[in-house]
Amino acid sequence: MTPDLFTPIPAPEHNLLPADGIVNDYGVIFSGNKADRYFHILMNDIPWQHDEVVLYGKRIHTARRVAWYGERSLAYTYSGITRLALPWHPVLSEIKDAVERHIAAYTPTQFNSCLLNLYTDGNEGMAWHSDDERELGQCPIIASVSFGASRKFVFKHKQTQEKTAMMLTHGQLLVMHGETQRHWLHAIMKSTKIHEPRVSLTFRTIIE
Ligand SMILES: O=C(O)CCC(=O)C(=O)O
Repeated sequence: MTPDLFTPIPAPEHNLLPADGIVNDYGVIFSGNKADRYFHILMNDIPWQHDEVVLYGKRIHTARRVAWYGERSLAYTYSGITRLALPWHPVLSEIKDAVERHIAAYTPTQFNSCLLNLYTDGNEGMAWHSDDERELGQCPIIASVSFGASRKFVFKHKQTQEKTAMMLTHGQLLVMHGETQRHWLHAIMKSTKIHEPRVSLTFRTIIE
């Protein structure tokens, strides 16, 4: 997967949301070879597990698979279930360092955890939700890095229902911050036309 050399690099200071939050697109930040290598390692080395969510009091397994990594067995509770972090994988530390360097001018931060998602193909997506768990604090900075198949990522305003959509491609970095999680939902859309896998890494800071 070689990135198109003529794809314009988006200005990260440009806000993709019209109001009530900030989403910055840094474009593709890894060379094709590096992104391919990371994707291969992540697909093969991560102990992917189907996610569990509690719906109407019942535990169900999602088609999408996940993994949770971070410092000191950090705990993260979402969808009614608490996960304990696995110790950083060397590739995740390398990507985390690169992400922190890229965003240092606009959103300087140090992440202490990462939620990974694996979508086998376009039949698997992620339903509307916000990353607004208590552990993430009031205005979390969440950096998402994508590898593999391009997928449509959509934001929907909680009050006005206004939508903003974008494609997330191999090696791309997107950062959500400000009041984004308070006012907007986001989702990964399903598509029967996508037959390749995609991995997303969402770096977060758990406040203890
Ligand atoms: O796969 C993605 O890019 C979205 C991930 C996401 O929404 C999440 O982990 O909360």
